[in-house]
Amino acid sequence: MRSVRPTNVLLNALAVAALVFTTSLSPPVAAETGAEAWLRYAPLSPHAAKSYKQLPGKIVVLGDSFVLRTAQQELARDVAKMLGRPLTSSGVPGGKAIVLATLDEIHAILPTLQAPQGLKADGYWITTARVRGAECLIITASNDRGVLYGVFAFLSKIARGESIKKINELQQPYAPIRWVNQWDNLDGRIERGYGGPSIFFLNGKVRDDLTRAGQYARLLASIGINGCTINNVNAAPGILEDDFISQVRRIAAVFRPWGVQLSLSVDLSSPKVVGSTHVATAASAVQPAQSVAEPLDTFDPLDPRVADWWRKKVNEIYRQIPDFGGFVVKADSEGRLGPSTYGRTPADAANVIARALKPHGGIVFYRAFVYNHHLDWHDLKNDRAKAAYDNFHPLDGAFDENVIVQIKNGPIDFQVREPVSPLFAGLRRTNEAVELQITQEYTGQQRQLCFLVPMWKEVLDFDMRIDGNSTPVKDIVSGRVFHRPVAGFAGVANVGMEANWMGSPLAMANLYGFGRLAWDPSLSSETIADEWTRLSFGRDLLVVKTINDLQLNSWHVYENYTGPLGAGTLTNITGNHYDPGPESSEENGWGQWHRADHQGIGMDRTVATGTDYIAQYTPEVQKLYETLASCPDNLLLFFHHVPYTYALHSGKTVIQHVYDSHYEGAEQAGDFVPQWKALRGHIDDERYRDILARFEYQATEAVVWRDAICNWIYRLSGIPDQKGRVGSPQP
Ligand code: GCV
Repeated sequence: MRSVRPTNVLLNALAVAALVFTTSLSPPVAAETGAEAWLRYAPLSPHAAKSYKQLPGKIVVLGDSFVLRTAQQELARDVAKMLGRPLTSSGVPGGKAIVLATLDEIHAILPTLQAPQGLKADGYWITTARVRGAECLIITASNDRGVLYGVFAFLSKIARGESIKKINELQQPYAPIRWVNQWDNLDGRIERGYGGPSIFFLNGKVRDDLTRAGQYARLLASIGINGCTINNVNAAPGILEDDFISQVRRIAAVFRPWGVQLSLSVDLSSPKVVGSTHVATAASAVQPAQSVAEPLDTFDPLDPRVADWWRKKVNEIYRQIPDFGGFVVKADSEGRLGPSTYGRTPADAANVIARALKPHGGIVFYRAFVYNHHLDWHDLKNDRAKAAYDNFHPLDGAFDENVIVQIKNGPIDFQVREPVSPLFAGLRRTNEAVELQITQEYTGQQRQLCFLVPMWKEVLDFDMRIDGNSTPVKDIVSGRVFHRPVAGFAGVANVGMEANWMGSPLAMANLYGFGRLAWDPSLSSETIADEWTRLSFGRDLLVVKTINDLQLNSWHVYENYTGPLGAGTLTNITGNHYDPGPESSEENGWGQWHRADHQGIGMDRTVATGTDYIAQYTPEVQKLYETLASCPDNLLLFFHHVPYTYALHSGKTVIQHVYDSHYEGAEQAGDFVPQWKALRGHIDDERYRDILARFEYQATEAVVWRDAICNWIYRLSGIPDQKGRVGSPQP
């Protein structure tokens, strides 16, 4: 046996001892499931906690409501978690305290306190003032919900290590409507949901245990979301059965303490079918329906019996859910019935429902996603992208004041890159909301990283140049440009029962980012990513930098290896919307065409020779897209059909760009793995391993994508890659 020299034994022993010593010195990294998301409120180190030692030890709440009580409990619980300090609570002012109250309530004890500017609904102000001689921290707002939002903002500061000394911060929401949509089916499955089954429904009934629904409302409130539509826009009529409404009432009850209004997606044919659909019933705690709406032989929105049906149904809903938000309607779209059955318009359909909701303060979101999915693909003038504008622009001014037209960010369907929908500039006398997709249907389905905030920022900042003025989308959809009374943001979230909500811990940054942008679209992607990372993973500098970089690069990386130059994601559009499937776009009526053939690629949407889609934009935007000279490379194939040899502004040919971007994207995705590996030991093992496995998978998928698209385009074009990677043997 070989002898081991004593010096080596000694060195080894010292190394082991050093490792044990350092390990025992570093703080333990606790196991995490991701369930707490950005509301972890991890304990601060004693050193960090010291800078909050001036925080009063008492909470004084003035007024009483579900939401104020929630605010007080949240503050007490999370301060205790982070600072290890209990806070007492009282309804009586006296001594140093954190005061939670609306401005009206606070004026009873501090009549002279004036916010620096008028507070809108849900806006908040965090400041300090002397109350009866004692220095107090004040979290105030014009309504209870604003106080809750102020509390969450304050807690976020502590969790991220921001100073609260001399705090004086007033925040207003950019738009009144900040809602999420869930595409949950009553059987418990979620359309385009990648985070497990529904948190609301199971086997045709509302779940008995709604704990997760309450936790979801807490997450939503923490980022300023004030409404949630709980069921799929492909709505089962059964949702409006009386028995079902009494079940839904339980979900509204768990939302209420968080200031989240519940709303429902409804099928326009409901007056004809509700009453005859079978829904599973659950024991009801309320009296049976008082004004049963009997099924009719029509759902024609202009038939007075239909108006009466909606009125009765809505009255019944408000009897059970007094703070009900309203309805979302998808009609005449993808096989859904709609007003066209009776030769009526979307405005007729929206208004009949809106009039039933109006006395209660409810709203109708009528989706502009109305298009013919049986378009004749042989006809080069046909263009699905034109549908929303063609259907809704002529109806501008015809919608009631409590209707919002909900418009997807692009004219097709949540592709990795699209121009903004021209309809945003096409409705001057109609309320609008932008619909963004948080769930990553076409962008990797949460199995691949794609942080969508930079994409949404481009959409919201895009200047529509209405009447030659600066009119970014964010100012139109917030109601500013045309002084609309209700307007805002709807995000398709689709969280599920999986512990980490969306199927991937990193994908939660998209939900967080949606809420933050809906509150303040001027926030940068960098700020949002940084806030989210610190809250979700802690403040270790390597962790923060690495995760921020990964998130911020991920959209471009995904775009690089999937859909170049605005051609779309090139996914399998007739199947799973995930795998590469460029052929599936063509030769069918869905209209997600890229028109690739042996000579060239791209949809000609110009006014001069194409589908005329570009004419739907304002004159300045038309100019930008109409000519090859001014059209940006990243949207070239959305607007123009060009030969593969066409030279881009970058100097590369289209075909070489496709090869290069796919190789570059796959390489970048491969690099995510070593970047992530550097975080081993810096974060909890559970999330480390989970995310590592995802990045390893993404690296292989990116290669699958690269090869599928490069080989496909080579087969079509016959032009080999100049770098010898595609179309000719490797040297
Ligand atoms: C809920 C796309 C999706 C559908 C979705 C539809 C919509 O087509 O693939 O799942 O249906 O958009 O937004 O209505």
